[in-house]
Amino acid sequence: MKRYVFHNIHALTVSLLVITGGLLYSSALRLALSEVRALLRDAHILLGFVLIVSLLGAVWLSRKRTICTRASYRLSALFCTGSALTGVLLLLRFNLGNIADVPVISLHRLVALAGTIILGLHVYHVWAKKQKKTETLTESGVLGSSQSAITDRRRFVKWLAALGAMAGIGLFANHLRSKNDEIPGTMQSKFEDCNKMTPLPNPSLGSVPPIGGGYKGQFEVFTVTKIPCSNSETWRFTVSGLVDKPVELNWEQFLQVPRKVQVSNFHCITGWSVYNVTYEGISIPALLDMVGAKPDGLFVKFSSGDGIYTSALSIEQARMNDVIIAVLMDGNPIPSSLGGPARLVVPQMYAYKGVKWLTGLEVIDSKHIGFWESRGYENDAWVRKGV
Ligand SMILES: Nc1nc2c(c(=O)[nH]1)N[C@H]1C(S)=C(S)[C@@H](COP(=O)(O)O)O[C@H]1N2
Ligand SMILES: [Mo]
Repeated sequence: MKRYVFHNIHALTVSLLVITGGLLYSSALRLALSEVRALLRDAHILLGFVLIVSLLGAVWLSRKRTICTRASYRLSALFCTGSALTGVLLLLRFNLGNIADVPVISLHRLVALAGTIILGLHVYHVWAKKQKKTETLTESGVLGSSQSAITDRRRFVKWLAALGAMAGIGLFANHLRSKNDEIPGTMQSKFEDCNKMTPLPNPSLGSVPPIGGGYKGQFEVFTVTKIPCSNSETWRFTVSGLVDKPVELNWEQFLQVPRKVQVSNFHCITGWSVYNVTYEGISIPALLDMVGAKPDGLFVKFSSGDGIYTSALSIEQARMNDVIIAVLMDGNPIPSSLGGPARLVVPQMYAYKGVKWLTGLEVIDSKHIGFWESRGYENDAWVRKGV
């Protein structure tokens, strides 16, 4: 009896984990679920801990040999453990210095996806067996149930092997593709770019070749809107609010503002990171000095050309010397899918501060709560001081 309690807790927790995980992963539902995203994330983490506790309970029971130890159960338990462990790693990724640049999120997704497939097979397997049993029973009484268990097991293992082979081929193909992506200069072909900006920004010395040696990792295209396409005829950048000299710059004028080159890391709060990105762009502190930010300006609000997304920093945060409006990434213009022609980069904070398609900033005297910040994300988005 007891073993079913754990089994049922697992089944329920894992189903909820699969659902919340899937919803969090879905980029199509990014905007639709934005209001509950922070809640979903917290629920997913909490469920993960429930799973860990119930797995430990099951381990404790299995020591007393009162729990089922069949292959498909064990395999499912293995993948549950793997998903839970990679989930914990994801939570602790900034506390574990050295492993910080291992793509833990990809591991977590991979293990969880494989686990979901195996669980699906496991459920099917149990269901099919039940069907067969009732059939056999009705047809000819109790007949060769151990025989059918063996064929079931064989079928299960065959399915598993086929899936394993498929996953292996997929992974290998992906590996080859990402090897290609690592060649500097191929970024343009990989990410969609509908921008029509002329002239293109002239890269400085540090940008070509990129002093960071080319970024490491994968950008995921995250957006809560359609990707806006910009064009140098109509594109404008405005600096307004509590400044001595408000400005509206067209693309050519914007390109005349001095730029700096820096290498920084990029962390999305959902768990993926990109390392050693060489950005070239306009320093926000220098820009604030240029326009003469007034002493009563306490915050800076950043707006996007998508018309929806905003974020903000306190004036002290905006004056950190690595806060820039990037126009080049590893020497290439930033493609529209990654926020080009100009995006904000705040390396010491989670990337939701990095407004894409940046079209202006406003110096203000009261707090502004941005898109994700008003949906449960920290307003002070420090990744972790010192990372
Ligand atoms: N305009 C706009 N900027 C945005 C977002 C967005 O949805 N819209 N998403 C933010 C989040 S949560 C992240 S992780 C990064 C993702 O940047 P990328 O799409 O270039 O990888 O952009 C940030 N800036
Ligand atoms: Mo993000």
